Amino acid sequence: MYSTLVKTTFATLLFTTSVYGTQYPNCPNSVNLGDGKCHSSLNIAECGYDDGDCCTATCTGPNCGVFWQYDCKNPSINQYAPECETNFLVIGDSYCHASSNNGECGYDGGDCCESTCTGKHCGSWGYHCKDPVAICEEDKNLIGDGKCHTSTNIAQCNYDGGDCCKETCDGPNCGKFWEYDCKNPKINIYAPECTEANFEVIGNGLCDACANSAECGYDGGDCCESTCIGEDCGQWGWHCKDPTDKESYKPTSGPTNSPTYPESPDSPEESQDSNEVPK
Ligand SMILES: [Ca+2]
Ligand SMILES: [Ca+2]
Ligand SMILES: [Ca+2]
Repeated sequence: MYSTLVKTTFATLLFTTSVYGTQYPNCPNSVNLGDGKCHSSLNIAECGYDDGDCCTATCTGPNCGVFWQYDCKNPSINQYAPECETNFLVIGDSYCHASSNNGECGYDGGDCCESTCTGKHCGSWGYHCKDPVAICEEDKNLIGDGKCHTSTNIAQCNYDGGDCCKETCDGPNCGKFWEYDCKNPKINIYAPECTEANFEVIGNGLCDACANSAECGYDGGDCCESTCIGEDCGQWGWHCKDPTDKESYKPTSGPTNSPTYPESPDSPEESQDSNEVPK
């Protein structure tokens, strides 16, 4: 139903385009644009990739793919289809479109954030930045300044650099004028019992001695083979202490070629686990 709606809207757009012919002023020939037949000479960015005729996701009409084979060169489609369902011609056109302002569509190809938009219409429909990477970049001066900012209180910005939680905020302004709003799930789960660890290392895929305790959720699972999540798992060796983890819990296991299992200076009891430290 959704795709039908999109196609109908798109057909209307095509009709409008072919009548007025103003959408692609730099296209050498607008006669055959959007007629449902893929023309290789028009399959270029200046012509909107034959106004969609060369890709299954954007072609409309009974001729699509019948006598003229698809030859999709639209980078947005090749990058985002099929997860992204939208009119692909609006992605990256420098106007911010709500319909494709999501992760599946590359946040409208960057059109909705000031730092990622390129083109002459940037900002003309306003910015509605949802791309977490762009948000963290644009508001980086707010991150870690000791004041809790809602916009950067997301996982990708490390929860405003810790500003929104009592346990991680640093500076004279903490909690004074900007109320705490702790959204860091690790802190909400493990504080205040977990006192030895820097909360950033919990669940980062690397086994950290300072957090490898019951109070800190055994480093969020980082130290056991069966509970660790992430690409870095095992890089600092396995030091499974979680007694409920029957699969991985054993004195020593896993790779032993890394000597970098970090010992926290303020947790001397960890240093006694010398039998677990590789090498
Ligand atoms: Ca757009
Ligand atoms: Ca802040
Ligand atoms: Ca860790």
